Amino acid sequence: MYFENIPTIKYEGPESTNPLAFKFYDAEKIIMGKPMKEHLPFAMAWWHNLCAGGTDMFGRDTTDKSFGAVPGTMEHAKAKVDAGFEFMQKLGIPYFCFHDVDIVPEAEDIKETNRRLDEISDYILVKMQETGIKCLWGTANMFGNPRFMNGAGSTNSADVYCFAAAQIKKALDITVKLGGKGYVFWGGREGYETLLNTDVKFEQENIAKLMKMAVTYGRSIGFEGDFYIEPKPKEPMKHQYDFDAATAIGFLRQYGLDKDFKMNIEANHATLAGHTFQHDLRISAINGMLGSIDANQGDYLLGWDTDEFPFNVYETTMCMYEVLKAGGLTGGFNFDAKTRRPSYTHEDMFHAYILGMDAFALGLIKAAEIIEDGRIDSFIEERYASYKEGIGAKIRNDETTLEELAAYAENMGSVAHPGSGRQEYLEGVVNSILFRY
Ligand code: XLS
Ligand code: CA
Ligand code: CA
Repeated sequence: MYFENIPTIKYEGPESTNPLAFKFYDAEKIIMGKPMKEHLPFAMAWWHNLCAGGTDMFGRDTTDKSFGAVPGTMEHAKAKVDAGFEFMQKLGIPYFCFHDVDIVPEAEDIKETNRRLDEISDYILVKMQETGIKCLWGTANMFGNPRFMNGAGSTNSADVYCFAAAQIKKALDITVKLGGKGYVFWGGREGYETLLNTDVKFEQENIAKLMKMAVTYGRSIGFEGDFYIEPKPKEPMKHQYDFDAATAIGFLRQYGLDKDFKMNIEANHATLAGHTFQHDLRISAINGMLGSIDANQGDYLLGWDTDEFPFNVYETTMCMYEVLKAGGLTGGFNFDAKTRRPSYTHEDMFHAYILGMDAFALGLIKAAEIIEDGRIDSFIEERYASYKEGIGAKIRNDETTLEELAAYAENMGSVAHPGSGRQEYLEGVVNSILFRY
């Protein structure tokens, strides 16, 4: 036991003052015909929860994540597995996500790293069978090792490119072995620092080639899940090619990868791109590419990726509104989030997940209420009513021409008023549902 003083976390309701209880996440509660746990397949991010100790640009770790073993050893890797499964079980989290180098220490020789990955995945598999906990997605860390300083798929070096291929191949093997539902590409170093040394077209073509080879290999070993691109505009690179959902979807279509890939949308990445979280979810959903979510939040006063636990209920509500409208996710909600550096105790890890799970549960409850209330939907319906009949219906049905529309406008006499957007009224509707008492 690594978290002896922490009980199994139970639902106690909004009136509860017990810090180690859910106030809103009630796994079996039915919302729009489905239990909460099915709407919200939560996942633990191995890297933040079991590896990150709070190091930042100005200071070293504040949290002890050794779990009683010496960091950098396989004993430590196994202790993290034990701690991780105890953690997930106590919170009722059904999935985890991992990078290759989160689950084993990387060796000098990739053959040795791969051997360690085989060993640890055997160990993880046993735990999965014992607990019923599953793998949401896996990925290869192609940004930490100095060899990837100029990118992985976008690197200028063919040798480094091969290393990236080797890591993807092994990460896919392990993801398939663990029954992962998805495989993520996050292109942290796939971008540039200056165009003075960069052939953008060449680099983007090479990324697409690597993704195509990954799809071919993945399908050949029985991977039936979705590949995901996780868009992010910047950090660590000045400019990253997967800037936002719209950019990534265009890239996938250009290179014929759109049938195998969907989006993994992270809240903090959408806001770094100058969008709302809801915006990138909507763009993905209307293109049939909303796959999975990295559930966190950023800080609007900071220009970087803070990976905070979700707290903002407006954002979780509008996220769940998009997810419900899209008919749910094929992926899940991965808490790609870390406790703040001064929240350094193991108990804080539990408070963080309770906060995040409750924020999404509340978002789900409120989004369902907004949809059931119907005022927002009927306003939108009404707003576009002029396309239901007459000239509007002809436009929608591709039954008209520019000449006919021009003649129609000329005969109108005066320009019709499009009607009020009623933003403030609609925001009031949302508040009246969110803060109903
Ligand atoms: C970093 C990313 C990363 C991906 C997986 O900003 O969020 O953690 O989710 O490589
Ligand atoms: Ca992030
Ligand atoms: Ca992420």
